[in-house]
Amino acid sequence: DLEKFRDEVVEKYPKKVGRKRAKAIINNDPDTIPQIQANIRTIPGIITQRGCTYAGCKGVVLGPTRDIINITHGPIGCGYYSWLTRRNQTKPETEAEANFISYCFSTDMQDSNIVFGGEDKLKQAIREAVELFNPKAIGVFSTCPVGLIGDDVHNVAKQMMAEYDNKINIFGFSCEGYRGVSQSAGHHIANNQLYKHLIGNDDTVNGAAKYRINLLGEYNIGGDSFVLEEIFKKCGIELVATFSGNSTISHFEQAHTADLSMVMCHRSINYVAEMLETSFGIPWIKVNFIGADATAKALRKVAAYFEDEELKAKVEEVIAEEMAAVDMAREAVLPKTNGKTSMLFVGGSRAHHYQELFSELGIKTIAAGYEFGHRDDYEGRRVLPSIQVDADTRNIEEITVTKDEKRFKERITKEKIEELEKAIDLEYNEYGGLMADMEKGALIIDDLSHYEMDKLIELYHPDIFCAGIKEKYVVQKMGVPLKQLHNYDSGGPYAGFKGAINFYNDIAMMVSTSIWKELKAPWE
Ligand code: ICS
Repeated sequence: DLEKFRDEVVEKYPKKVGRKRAKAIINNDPDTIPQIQANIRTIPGIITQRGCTYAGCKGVVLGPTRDIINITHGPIGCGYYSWLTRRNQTKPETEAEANFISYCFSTDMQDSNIVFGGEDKLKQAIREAVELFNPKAIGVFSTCPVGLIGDDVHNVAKQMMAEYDNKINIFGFSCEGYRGVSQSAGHHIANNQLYKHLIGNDDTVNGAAKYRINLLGEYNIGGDSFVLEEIFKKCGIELVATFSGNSTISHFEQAHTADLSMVMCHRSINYVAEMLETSFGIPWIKVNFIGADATAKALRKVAAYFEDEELKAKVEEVIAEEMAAVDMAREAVLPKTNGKTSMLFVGGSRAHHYQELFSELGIKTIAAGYEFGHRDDYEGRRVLPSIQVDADTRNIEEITVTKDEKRFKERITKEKIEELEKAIDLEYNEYGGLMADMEKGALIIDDLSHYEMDKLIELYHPDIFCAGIKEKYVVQKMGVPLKQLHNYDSGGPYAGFKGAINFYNDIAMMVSTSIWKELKAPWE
Protein backbone atom coordinates (compact mmCIF):
# COMPACT_ATOMS: atom_id res chain seq x y z
CA ASP A 1 0.00 0.00 0.00
CA LEU A 2 2.72 2.40 0.99
CA GLU A 3 4.84 1.38 -1.95
CA LYS A 4 1.93 2.33 -4.15
CA PHE A 5 1.82 5.81 -2.67
CA ARG A 6 5.53 6.38 -2.98
CA ASP A 7 5.75 5.04 -6.52
CA GLU A 8 2.81 7.09 -7.66
CA VAL A 9 4.10 10.41 -6.36
CA VAL A 10 7.73 9.85 -7.23
CA GLU A 11 6.82 8.98 -10.80
CA LYS A 12 4.96 12.26 -11.29
CA TYR A 13 8.03 14.36 -10.48
CA PRO A 14 10.97 14.96 -12.83
CA LYS A 15 13.44 12.08 -12.35
CA LYS A 16 15.97 13.88 -10.15
CA VAL A 17 13.28 15.46 -8.00
CA GLY A 18 11.53 12.12 -7.58
CA ARG A 19 14.71 10.43 -6.44
CA LYS A 20 15.20 13.14 -3.82
CA ARG A 21 11.62 13.07 -2.55
CA ALA A 22 11.70 9.26 -2.24
CA LYS A 23 14.28 9.61 0.56
CA ALA A 24 11.81 11.68 2.58
CA ILE A 25 8.94 9.18 2.29
CA ILE A 26 9.49 6.35 4.75
CA ASN A 27 7.71 3.15 5.68
CA ASN A 28 8.02 3.20 9.46
CA ASP A 29 9.51 0.46 11.55
CA PRO A 30 9.77 1.36 15.23
CA ASP A 31 12.23 -1.46 15.87
CA THR A 32 14.83 -0.66 13.24
CA ILE A 33 14.10 3.10 12.85
CA PRO A 34 14.93 3.69 9.18
CA GLN A 35 16.88 6.79 8.16
CA ILE A 36 14.87 9.72 6.81
CA GLN A 37 16.02 12.70 4.79
CA ALA A 38 15.26 15.89 6.73
CA ASN A 39 16.32 19.52 7.18
CA ILE A 40 17.39 19.99 3.59
CA ARG A 41 16.27 22.72 1.20
CA THR A 42 12.89 22.35 -0.44
CA ILE A 43 13.25 21.82 -4.19
CA PRO A 44 12.24 25.04 -6.01
CA GLY A 45 8.86 24.68 -7.68
CA ILE A 46 7.45 22.35 -5.04
CA ILE A 47 4.70 23.83 -2.88
CA THR A 48 5.96 23.36 0.68
CA GLN A 49 4.24 23.91 4.02
CA ARG A 50 7.37 25.53 5.41
CA GLY A 51 7.98 29.03 6.69
CA CYS A 52 11.15 31.13 6.70
CA THR A 53 14.03 31.69 9.12
CA TYR A 54 12.72 35.13 10.12
CA ALA A 55 9.39 33.52 11.10
CA GLY A 56 11.11 31.00 13.36
CA CYS A 57 13.18 33.68 15.07
CA LYS A 58 10.89 36.66 15.42
CA GLY A 59 7.53 34.93 15.44
CA VAL A 60 8.16 31.68 17.22
CA VAL A 61 10.82 32.17 19.88
CA LEU A 62 10.76 35.90 20.72
CA GLY A 63 7.16 36.59 19.67
CA PRO A 64 5.42 35.47 22.87
CA THR A 65 7.51 37.69 25.21
CA ARG A 66 5.38 40.69 26.13
CA ASP A 67 7.82 43.35 27.35
CA ILE A 68 10.37 43.39 24.54
CA ILE A 69 9.74 45.55 21.47
CA ASN A 70 10.42 43.40 18.43
CA ILE A 71 11.22 45.58 15.42
CA THR A 72 11.09 43.92 12.02
CA HIS A 73 13.73 45.59 9.87
CA GLY A 74 12.35 45.09 6.39
CA PRO A 75 9.43 45.62 4.02
CA ILE A 76 6.07 45.90 5.78
CA GLY A 77 4.74 42.51 4.64
CA CYS A 78 7.14 40.53 6.87
CA GLY A 79 5.93 42.34 9.97
CA TYR A 80 2.31 42.34 8.90
CA TYR A 81 2.00 38.62 8.20
CA SER A 82 3.71 37.68 11.47
CA TRP A 83 1.39 39.93 13.46
CA LEU A 84 -0.68 37.90 15.99
CA THR A 85 -1.45 35.09 13.52
CA ARG A 86 0.15 32.45 15.78
CA ARG A 87 -2.34 33.15 18.58
CA ASN A 88 0.35 33.19 21.28
CA GLN A 89 -1.38 34.76 24.27
CA THR A 90 -0.04 36.69 27.23
CA LYS A 91 -1.33 37.94 30.57
CA PRO A 92 0.44 40.85 32.32
CA GLU A 93 0.32 40.49 36.09
CA THR A 94 -0.63 44.12 36.68
CA GLU A 95 -2.21 46.77 34.52
CA ALA A 96 0.96 48.84 34.67
CA GLU A 97 3.11 46.06 33.24
CA ALA A 98 4.33 46.50 29.68
CA ASN A 99 2.66 44.44 26.96
CA PHE A 100 3.65 45.03 23.33
CA ILE A 101 2.21 41.80 21.92
CA SER A 102 -0.67 43.49 20.18
CA TYR A 103 1.60 45.95 18.32
CA CYS A 104 3.43 45.39 15.05
CA PHE A 105 6.73 47.29 14.82
CA SER A 106 8.45 47.59 11.45
CA THR A 107 10.87 49.92 9.70
CA ASP A 108 8.69 49.65 6.56
CA MET A 109 11.68 49.66 4.18
CA GLN A 110 11.14 51.33 0.83
CA ASP A 111 12.99 51.15 -2.52
CA SER A 112 15.23 54.06 -1.53
CA ASN A 113 16.33 52.24 1.64
CA ILE A 114 17.23 49.23 -0.45
CA VAL A 115 19.37 51.41 -2.72
CA PHE A 116 20.95 53.74 -0.12
CA GLY A 117 20.82 51.54 2.99
CA GLY A 118 18.32 51.26 5.80
CA GLU A 119 20.45 51.74 8.91
CA ASP A 120 19.39 55.36 9.50
CA LYS A 121 15.77 54.38 9.22
CA LEU A 122 16.33 51.62 11.75
CA LYS A 123 17.96 54.03 14.20
CA GLN A 124 15.00 56.35 13.78
CA ALA A 125 12.58 53.48 14.44
CA ILE A 126 14.43 52.58 17.65
CA ARG A 127 14.31 56.22 18.80
CA GLU A 128 10.56 56.38 18.13
CA ALA A 129 9.98 53.13 20.00
CA VAL A 130 11.92 54.42 23.03
CA GLU A 131 10.13 57.75 23.00
CA LEU A 132 6.68 56.20 22.82
CA PHE A 133 7.10 53.13 25.04
CA ASN A 134 10.37 53.32 26.98
CA PRO A 135 10.84 49.51 26.86
CA LYS A 136 13.30 47.41 28.86
CA ALA A 137 14.55 45.70 25.72
CA ILE A 138 14.40 45.97 21.93
CA GLY A 139 15.06 43.18 19.44
CA VAL A 140 15.84 43.94 15.80
CA PHE A 141 15.00 41.22 13.27
CA SER A 142 16.59 41.09 9.83
CA THR A 143 14.49 40.18 6.80
CA CYS A 144 15.80 39.01 3.40
CA PRO A 145 16.61 42.42 1.83
CA VAL A 146 18.56 43.49 4.93
CA GLY A 147 20.99 40.64 4.41
CA LEU A 148 21.20 41.31 0.69
CA ILE A 149 22.10 45.01 1.04
CA GLY A 150 24.30 44.45 4.09
CA ASP A 151 22.73 46.63 6.79
CA ASP A 152 24.55 45.78 10.05
CA VAL A 153 21.78 45.39 12.61
CA HIS A 154 24.20 44.33 15.36
CA ASN A 155 26.26 47.46 15.00
CA VAL A 156 23.18 49.68 14.92
CA ALA A 157 21.94 47.95 18.09
CA LYS A 158 25.26 48.61 19.82
CA GLN A 159 25.28 52.28 18.79
CA MET A 160 21.71 52.77 19.97
CA MET A 161 22.43 51.10 23.30
CA ALA A 162 25.24 53.60 23.79
CA GLU A 163 22.91 56.45 22.84
CA TYR A 164 20.71 55.43 25.79
CA ASP A 165 23.63 54.93 28.20
CA ASN A 166 23.20 51.13 28.07
CA LYS A 167 19.95 51.44 30.03
CA ILE A 168 17.96 49.64 27.35
CA ASN A 169 19.02 46.17 26.23
CA ILE A 170 19.07 46.39 22.42
CA PHE A 171 20.27 43.50 20.24
CA GLY A 172 19.89 42.23 16.71
CA PHE A 173 19.19 38.92 14.98
CA SER A 174 20.72 37.83 11.66
CA CYS A 175 17.59 35.88 10.83
CA GLU A 176 17.10 36.78 7.17
CA GLY A 177 14.35 34.60 5.73
CA TYR A 178 16.69 32.80 3.34
CA ARG A 179 19.45 32.18 5.90
CA GLY A 180 18.46 28.60 6.64
CA VAL A 181 16.42 25.76 5.24
CA SER A 182 13.27 26.72 7.18
CA GLN A 183 12.04 28.40 10.37
CA SER A 184 14.18 25.88 12.25
CA ALA A 185 17.30 27.95 11.54
CA GLY A 186 15.50 30.93 13.07
CA HIS A 187 14.95 29.02 16.32
CA HIS A 188 18.68 28.35 16.56
CA ILE A 189 19.59 31.98 15.87
CA ALA A 190 17.06 33.15 18.47
CA ASN A 191 18.37 30.68 21.07
CA ASN A 192 21.92 31.94 20.56
CA GLN A 193 20.92 35.55 21.15
CA LEU A 194 18.85 34.69 24.22
CA TYR A 195 21.97 33.11 25.67
CA LYS A 196 24.26 35.98 24.70
CA HIS A 197 22.03 38.89 25.71
CA LEU A 198 19.57 37.76 28.40
CA ILE A 199 20.13 34.43 30.17
CA GLY A 200 22.04 34.83 33.42
CA ASN A 201 21.66 38.64 33.63
CA ASP A 202 19.78 38.63 36.95
CA ASP A 203 20.49 36.44 40.00
CA THR A 204 17.25 37.35 41.80
CA VAL A 205 15.53 34.23 43.13
CA ASN A 206 11.80 34.86 42.85
CA GLY A 207 9.11 32.82 44.59
CA ALA A 208 9.19 30.81 47.80
CA ALA A 209 8.58 27.29 46.43
CA LYS A 210 11.30 24.67 46.97
CA TYR A 211 10.98 23.12 43.54
CA ARG A 212 12.10 25.44 40.78
CA ILE A 213 11.73 24.52 37.14
CA ASN A 214 11.92 25.95 33.62
CA LEU A 215 9.55 24.89 30.88
CA LEU A 216 11.26 25.07 27.49
CA GLY A 217 9.49 24.94 24.15
CA GLU A 218 5.95 25.85 25.23
CA TYR A 219 4.60 28.96 23.51
CA ASN A 220 1.14 29.59 24.97
CA ILE A 221 -0.74 29.03 21.75
CA GLY A 222 -4.44 29.40 22.51
CA GLY A 223 -3.61 29.73 26.22
CA ASP A 224 -1.76 26.40 26.71
CA SER A 225 0.74 27.99 29.11
CA PHE A 226 -2.03 29.35 31.32
CA VAL A 227 -3.34 25.80 31.86
CA LEU A 228 0.13 24.49 32.70
CA GLU A 229 0.92 27.40 35.02
CA GLU A 230 -2.21 26.57 36.98
CA ILE A 231 -1.21 22.90 37.30
CA PHE A 232 2.29 23.76 38.56
CA LYS A 233 0.84 26.20 41.05
CA LYS A 234 -1.56 23.56 42.37
CA CYS A 235 1.37 21.17 42.83
CA GLY A 236 3.50 23.80 44.59
CA ILE A 237 6.10 23.94 41.81
CA GLU A 238 7.69 27.31 41.00
CA LEU A 239 7.85 27.98 37.27
CA VAL A 240 10.89 30.25 36.94
CA ALA A 241 10.78 30.72 33.17
CA THR A 242 8.82 29.46 30.22
CA PHE A 243 10.60 29.76 26.88
CA SER A 244 8.61 31.60 25.81
CA GLY A 245 4.88 31.32 26.44
CA ASN A 246 3.48 34.14 28.61
CA SER A 247 7.05 35.27 29.31
CA THR A 248 8.86 38.47 30.20
CA ILE A 249 12.48 39.50 29.77
CA SER A 250 13.06 38.94 33.52
CA HIS A 251 12.02 35.31 33.23
CA PHE A 252 14.81 34.67 30.72
CA GLU A 253 17.30 36.65 32.80
CA GLN A 254 16.52 34.53 35.88
CA ALA A 255 16.13 31.13 34.18
CA HIS A 256 19.54 30.00 35.49
CA THR A 257 18.16 30.02 39.07
CA ALA A 258 15.94 26.97 38.35
CA ASP A 259 16.94 23.41 39.24
CA LEU A 260 15.41 21.51 36.32
CA SER A 261 14.51 22.26 32.72
CA MET A 262 11.66 20.42 31.07
CA VAL A 263 11.80 20.35 27.30
CA MET A 264 8.51 20.21 25.50
CA CYS A 265 9.25 21.23 21.87
CA HIS A 266 12.66 19.69 21.35
CA ARG A 267 13.13 21.15 17.88
CA SER A 268 12.84 24.82 18.72
CA ILE A 269 14.62 25.07 22.06
CA ASN A 270 17.02 22.14 22.64
CA TYR A 271 19.91 24.60 22.20
CA VAL A 272 18.84 26.63 25.28
CA ALA A 273 18.36 23.44 27.30
CA GLU A 274 21.93 22.42 26.56
CA MET A 275 23.31 25.91 27.24
CA LEU A 276 21.61 26.03 30.66
CA GLU A 277 23.13 22.69 31.53
CA THR A 278 26.65 23.48 30.29
CA SER A 279 26.81 26.92 31.87
CA PHE A 280 24.86 26.49 35.07
CA GLY A 281 24.44 22.75 35.66
CA ILE A 282 20.66 22.60 35.16
CA PRO A 283 19.73 19.15 33.82
CA TRP A 284 17.01 18.84 31.21
CA ILE A 285 14.44 16.12 30.67
CA LYS A 286 12.00 15.58 27.79
CA VAL A 287 8.31 15.91 28.57
CA ASN A 288 5.03 16.27 26.72
CA PHE A 289 2.03 18.12 28.11
CA ILE A 290 -0.18 17.32 25.12
CA GLY A 291 -2.47 14.52 26.29
CA ALA A 292 -3.84 13.83 29.77
CA ASP A 293 -1.77 10.69 30.31
CA ALA A 294 1.33 12.44 29.00
CA THR A 295 0.70 15.31 31.42
CA ALA A 296 0.42 12.94 34.37
CA LYS A 297 3.64 11.24 33.30
CA ALA A 298 5.49 14.56 33.06
CA LEU A 299 4.35 15.64 36.54
CA ARG A 300 5.47 12.32 38.02
CA LYS A 301 8.90 12.86 36.48
CA VAL A 302 9.28 16.22 38.25
CA ALA A 303 8.21 14.74 41.56
CA ALA A 304 10.65 11.84 41.18
CA TYR A 305 13.47 14.20 40.23
CA PHE A 306 13.09 16.31 43.36
CA GLU A 307 12.82 13.14 45.52
CA ASP A 308 10.33 14.68 47.87
CA GLU A 309 7.52 12.62 49.38
CA GLU A 310 5.37 15.66 50.01
CA LEU A 311 5.63 16.72 46.36
CA LYS A 312 4.95 13.19 45.15
CA ALA A 313 1.78 13.04 47.23
CA LYS A 314 0.65 16.45 46.03
CA VAL A 315 1.23 15.54 42.38
CA GLU A 316 -0.78 12.30 42.77
CA GLU A 317 -3.58 14.26 44.40
CA VAL A 318 -3.70 16.77 41.53
CA ILE A 319 -3.59 14.01 38.89
CA ALA A 320 -6.45 12.10 40.56
CA GLU A 321 -8.55 15.23 40.85
CA GLU A 322 -8.04 16.33 37.23
CA MET A 323 -8.35 12.84 35.75
CA ALA A 324 -11.89 12.43 37.06
CA ALA A 325 -13.15 15.12 34.67
CA VAL A 326 -10.86 13.93 31.85
CA ASP A 327 -12.21 10.37 32.04
CA MET A 328 -15.79 11.58 32.01
CA ALA A 329 -15.24 13.75 28.94
CA ARG A 330 -13.42 10.95 27.16
CA GLU A 331 -16.12 8.36 27.80
CA ALA A 332 -18.72 10.75 26.45
CA VAL A 333 -17.03 11.24 23.06
CA LEU A 334 -15.41 7.83 22.53
CA PRO A 335 -18.38 6.38 20.63
CA LYS A 336 -17.93 9.15 18.05
CA THR A 337 -14.16 8.95 17.75
CA ASN A 338 -13.03 5.40 18.44
CA GLY A 339 -11.55 3.58 15.44
CA LYS A 340 -11.11 6.67 13.25
CA THR A 341 -7.86 7.61 11.53
CA SER A 342 -5.80 10.80 11.46
CA MET A 343 -2.87 12.31 9.57
CA LEU A 344 -0.63 14.96 11.13
CA PHE A 345 1.69 17.22 9.15
CA VAL A 346 2.82 20.09 11.34
CA GLY A 347 5.96 21.94 12.33
CA GLY A 348 8.71 20.26 14.27
CA SER A 349 7.08 18.66 17.29
CA ARG A 350 3.30 18.68 17.25
CA ALA A 351 3.06 15.99 14.57
CA HIS A 352 4.49 13.77 17.30
CA HIS A 353 2.99 15.20 20.50
CA TYR A 354 -0.61 15.29 19.28
CA GLN A 355 -0.59 11.59 18.51
CA GLU A 356 -0.93 11.01 22.25
CA LEU A 357 -4.13 13.06 22.40
CA PHE A 358 -5.55 11.28 19.37
CA SER A 359 -4.78 7.87 20.80
CA GLU A 360 -6.68 8.81 23.96
CA LEU A 361 -9.69 9.18 21.63
CA GLY A 362 -9.03 5.83 20.00
CA ILE A 363 -7.90 7.59 16.81
CA LYS A 364 -4.90 6.05 15.05
CA THR A 365 -2.38 8.26 13.25
CA ILE A 366 -1.63 6.48 9.98
CA ALA A 367 0.66 9.11 8.44
CA ALA A 368 2.69 11.93 9.94
CA GLY A 369 5.64 14.17 9.34
CA TYR A 370 7.29 17.44 10.23
CA GLU A 371 7.66 20.50 8.05
CA PHE A 372 11.15 21.24 9.34
CA GLY A 373 12.13 18.66 11.96
CA HIS A 374 15.67 17.31 11.86
CA ARG A 375 16.64 13.65 11.75
CA ASP A 376 16.88 13.57 15.56
CA ASP A 377 13.23 14.64 15.83
CA TYR A 378 12.28 11.60 13.74
CA GLU A 379 14.90 9.01 14.66
CA GLY A 380 15.87 10.14 18.17
CA ARG A 381 18.87 12.02 19.51
CA ARG A 382 21.13 9.01 19.24
CA VAL A 383 21.60 9.80 15.53
CA LEU A 384 22.99 13.27 16.32
CA PRO A 385 26.66 12.28 15.88
CA SER A 386 25.91 10.92 12.40
CA ILE A 387 24.11 14.02 11.07
CA GLN A 388 26.25 15.75 8.48
CA VAL A 389 26.98 19.46 8.91
CA ASP A 390 26.24 21.10 5.58
CA ALA A 391 26.58 24.61 4.17
CA ASP A 392 23.12 25.59 5.36
CA THR A 393 23.94 24.69 8.95
CA ARG A 394 27.21 26.61 8.73
CA ASN A 395 25.19 29.71 7.86
CA ILE A 396 24.13 29.90 11.50
CA GLU A 397 26.55 31.44 13.97
CA GLU A 398 28.30 28.88 16.20
CA ILE A 399 28.57 30.27 19.72
CA THR A 400 30.84 28.93 22.44
CA VAL A 401 29.01 28.04 25.60
CA THR A 402 31.22 27.71 28.64
CA LYS A 403 30.83 26.71 32.26
CA ASP A 404 30.02 29.68 34.50
CA GLU A 405 32.62 28.99 37.22
CA LYS A 406 30.92 31.19 39.80
CA ARG A 407 27.34 30.11 39.31
CA PHE A 408 27.59 26.51 38.07
CA LYS A 409 26.04 24.13 40.57
CA GLU A 410 25.56 20.39 40.29
CA ARG A 411 21.86 19.74 40.92
CA ILE A 412 21.86 15.98 40.87
CA THR A 413 24.55 13.29 40.59
CA LYS A 414 24.94 11.22 37.44
CA GLU A 415 24.34 8.07 39.53
CA LYS A 416 21.03 9.43 40.78
CA ILE A 417 19.96 10.26 37.24
CA GLU A 418 20.76 6.74 36.10
CA GLU A 419 18.78 5.33 38.97
CA LEU A 420 15.75 7.48 38.09
CA GLU A 421 16.13 6.62 34.42
CA LYS A 422 15.69 2.95 35.25
CA ALA A 423 12.83 3.53 37.66
CA ILE A 424 10.61 5.98 35.70
CA ASP A 425 12.05 6.63 32.23
CA LEU A 426 13.19 10.16 33.07
CA GLU A 427 14.40 10.89 29.49
CA TYR A 428 17.36 12.93 30.73
CA ASN A 429 19.07 14.59 27.75
CA GLU A 430 17.05 12.31 25.56
CA TYR A 431 14.40 12.57 22.90
CA GLY A 432 13.37 9.31 21.30
CA GLY A 433 11.74 10.94 18.26
CA LEU A 434 8.52 10.37 16.38
CA MET A 435 9.30 7.08 14.63
CA ALA A 436 9.71 5.02 17.81
CA ASP A 437 6.17 5.93 18.84
CA MET A 438 4.47 5.16 15.51
CA GLU A 439 3.33 1.79 14.30
CA LYS A 440 5.12 -0.44 11.86
CA GLY A 441 3.97 0.42 8.36
CA ALA A 442 2.84 3.95 9.19
CA LEU A 443 3.81 6.53 6.59
CA ILE A 444 6.37 9.12 7.61
CA ILE A 445 6.92 12.02 5.22
CA ASP A 446 9.23 14.98 5.75
CA ASP A 447 8.42 18.39 4.24
CA LEU A 448 5.21 17.09 2.67
CA SER A 449 4.43 18.78 -0.64
CA HIS A 450 1.01 19.99 -1.62
CA TYR A 451 0.80 17.40 -4.37
CA GLU A 452 1.71 14.59 -1.97
CA MET A 453 -0.95 15.82 0.44
CA ASP A 454 -3.62 15.62 -2.27
CA LYS A 455 -2.52 12.08 -3.06
CA LEU A 456 -2.57 11.03 0.60
CA ILE A 457 -6.18 12.09 0.90
CA GLU A 458 -7.23 10.53 -2.36
CA LEU A 459 -5.63 7.18 -1.53
CA TYR A 460 -6.26 6.83 2.21
CA HIS A 461 -9.30 9.02 3.09
CA PRO A 462 -8.32 9.81 6.70
CA ASP A 463 -11.15 10.85 9.02
CA ILE A 464 -9.25 13.96 10.06
CA PHE A 465 -6.22 15.79 8.67
CA CYS A 466 -4.10 18.13 10.81
CA ALA A 467 -2.03 20.92 9.27
CA GLY A 468 -2.24 24.71 8.87
CA ILE A 469 -4.16 27.48 7.17
CA LYS A 470 -2.50 26.95 3.77
CA GLU A 471 -3.88 23.42 3.68
CA LYS A 472 -7.17 23.85 5.52
CA TYR A 473 -9.69 24.74 2.84
CA VAL A 474 -8.09 22.69 0.08
CA VAL A 475 -8.43 19.58 2.25
CA GLN A 476 -11.94 20.39 3.44
CA LYS A 477 -13.08 20.81 -0.16
CA MET A 478 -12.09 17.17 -0.60
CA GLY A 479 -14.56 16.24 2.13
CA VAL A 480 -12.06 15.69 4.94
CA PRO A 481 -12.13 17.89 8.07
CA LEU A 482 -8.89 19.75 8.80
CA LYS A 483 -7.89 20.77 12.30
CA GLN A 484 -5.23 23.45 12.41
CA LEU A 485 -2.61 22.33 14.89
CA HIS A 486 -0.62 25.56 14.66
CA ASN A 487 -3.14 28.13 15.89
CA TYR A 488 -5.85 25.61 16.92
CA ASP A 489 -8.27 27.37 14.53
CA SER A 490 -9.96 29.61 17.08
CA GLY A 491 -9.94 26.95 19.79
CA GLY A 492 -7.75 25.73 22.60
CA PRO A 493 -6.13 25.56 25.05
CA TYR A 494 -5.26 21.92 24.36
CA ALA A 495 -2.40 21.34 26.82
CA GLY A 496 -2.66 19.64 30.21
CA PHE A 497 -5.81 18.04 31.60
CA LYS A 498 -8.26 20.87 30.85
CA GLY A 499 -6.81 21.22 27.37
CA ALA A 500 -7.28 17.52 26.69
CA ILE A 501 -10.99 17.87 27.46
CA ASN A 502 -11.27 20.79 25.01
CA PHE A 503 -9.53 18.73 22.35
CA TYR A 504 -11.73 15.67 22.86
CA ASN A 505 -14.85 17.77 22.36
CA ASP A 506 -13.56 19.72 19.35
CA ILE A 507 -12.34 16.62 17.52
CA ALA A 508 -15.48 14.62 18.29
CA MET A 509 -17.54 17.40 16.76
CA MET A 510 -15.39 17.57 13.64
CA VAL A 511 -15.28 13.86 12.86
CA SER A 512 -18.93 13.16 13.58
CA THR A 513 -20.69 15.86 11.61
CA SER A 514 -22.35 14.62 8.44
CA ILE A 515 -21.50 17.70 6.34
CA TRP A 516 -18.31 16.13 4.94
CA LYS A 517 -20.30 13.49 3.09
CA GLU A 518 -22.10 16.20 1.17
CA LEU A 519 -18.88 17.41 -0.43
CA LYS A 520 -17.66 15.95 -3.66
CA ALA A 521 -13.89 15.57 -4.02
CA PRO A 522 -12.38 16.74 -7.35
CA TRP A 523 -11.63 13.15 -8.44
CA GLU A 524 -15.13 11.88 -7.71
FE1 ICS B 1 7.90 23.82 18.35
MO1 ICS B 1 3.32 26.45 13.97
FE2 ICS B 1 5.84 25.32 18.17
FE3 ICS B 1 6.09 23.25 16.73
FE4 ICS B 1 7.59 25.27 16.32
FE5 ICS B 1 5.87 26.30 14.75
FE6 ICS B 1 4.10 26.29 16.56
FE7 ICS B 1 4.41 24.25 15.10
C1 ICS B 1 5.66 25.12 16.29
S1 ICS B 1 7.89 26.00 18.32
S2 ICS B 1 4.52 27.94 15.21
S3 ICS B 1 5.85 23.27 18.88
S4 ICS B 1 4.15 26.60 18.74
S5 ICS B 1 8.00 26.68 14.67
S6 ICS B 1 2.49 25.13 15.68
S7 ICS B 1 8.24 23.18 16.31
S8 ICS B 1 5.00 25.11 13.18
S9 ICS B 1 4.73 22.08 15.52
